[in-house]
Amino acid sequence: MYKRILVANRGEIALRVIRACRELGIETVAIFSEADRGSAYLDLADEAYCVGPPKSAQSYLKIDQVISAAEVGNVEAIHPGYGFLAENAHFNEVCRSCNIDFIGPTPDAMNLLGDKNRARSLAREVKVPVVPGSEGLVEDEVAAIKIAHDIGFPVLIKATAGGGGKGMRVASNDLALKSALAQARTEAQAAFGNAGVYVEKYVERPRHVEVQVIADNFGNVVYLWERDCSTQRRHQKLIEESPAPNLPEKIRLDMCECAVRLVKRANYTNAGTVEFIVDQHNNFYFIEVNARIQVEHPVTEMVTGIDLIKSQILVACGEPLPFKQKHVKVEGCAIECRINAENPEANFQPSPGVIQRLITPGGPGVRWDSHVHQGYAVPPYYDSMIGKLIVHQPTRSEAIACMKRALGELRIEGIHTTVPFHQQVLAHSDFVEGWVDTSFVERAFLTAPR
Ligand code: MV4
Repeated sequence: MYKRILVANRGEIALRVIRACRELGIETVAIFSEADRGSAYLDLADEAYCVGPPKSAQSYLKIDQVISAAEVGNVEAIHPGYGFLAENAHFNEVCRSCNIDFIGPTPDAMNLLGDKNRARSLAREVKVPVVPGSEGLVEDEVAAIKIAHDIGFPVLIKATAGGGGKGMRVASNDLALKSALAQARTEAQAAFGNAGVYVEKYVERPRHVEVQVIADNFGNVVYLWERDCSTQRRHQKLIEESPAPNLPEKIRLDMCECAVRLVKRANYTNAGTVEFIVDQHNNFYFIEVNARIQVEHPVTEMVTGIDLIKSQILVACGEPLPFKQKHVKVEGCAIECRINAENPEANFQPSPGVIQRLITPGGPGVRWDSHVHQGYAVPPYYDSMIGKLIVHQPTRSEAIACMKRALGELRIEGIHTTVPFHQQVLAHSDFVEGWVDTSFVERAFLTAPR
């Protein structure tokens, strides 16, 4: 087992990794930007180094600075958390060339799955359903129009280097397709340095269901079932839960087996998520792989009892997975509400500032994953998430009741938060009945369109 690792992140996920390490007896080295200097959670690490000014491009994203901290801190491995450098294959390679383990997949697996078109081809090879569309990249208008006529409008143009909703464009006729194609290519080139795009049939009002997997270096790949993340707004997830409500066991199992086939085919190791969209008839289609630990990993931890961060560290240092597929059982239901420093009344505008008063919930089945405290100043430079409230109960209706109770106990004063939004969602009949798709938030809350 490692003696000492660097946590290349900030906020709640840095704290989550530090906590796992402490329990495993691993020393931790934290990093911080000037805006995070003095943050209380840094005291829980054994050492902490400043990596630069507040802006992430000048601190948490600076590979040389992060590597310097790792070298000075004398660590054996780096945990990247999510965001920042977590899916940067170059950083991953640099770590390894400096003889530091990257706690995540190999650069090859990361590069392969980071290319959405290649991931889609791989999925086809192992009979994982993909949305009808182009066989590979689409080179010109003529090819795009031919595919659109074969599969029918509306179609979605996706950047092969995109993901998470970046670099997508819908088109409903030939004329719109021509301009969407040109725009998508230009945008993809500017944003990712890769103009490659492919075309898919546009699935209207899909549910977003993703499968958690973990793989070791001995060929063991285990699925930890699925999460439904359909309660989202502009590709920002707000509520996640496991298991997915109103999804037949047979489909859930089929999806999980698909996820494992794809992960095996890509020689993927460590924790990862295989993302699917599910249509009105419960047909599911592979969309992309997230080659990192995700924000919403706690709901899976709660229903399976498996610590994903500890498992990541274990497999990264060459241990076999300590459990087999047959040992993984989903018990009850877990729900997570993301608590963001945002004003849901003002188009979810960021609301940084000092938390004047903070009372956090507790009691049976309640988990609060957060680095914030009373008097903490939420900096304006980063993601606005300040905490995750997770509940775990025997049934979904009990989980909803527990979440309502816990949100009622949570008091955050001094800044706006997404708490009132969550209270409205939990009182909405569509959510209560488990009939949520990716258009739910916009339909039910009439938030301003783009
Ligand atoms: C789609 C789709 C409809 N049809 N692909 C958005 C994020 C990226 N991971 C894939 N996304 C979508 N791909 C086809 N062919 C709708 C979405 C989508 C979506 C997917 C998951 C979660 C939220 C979403 C919100 C809007 C659109």
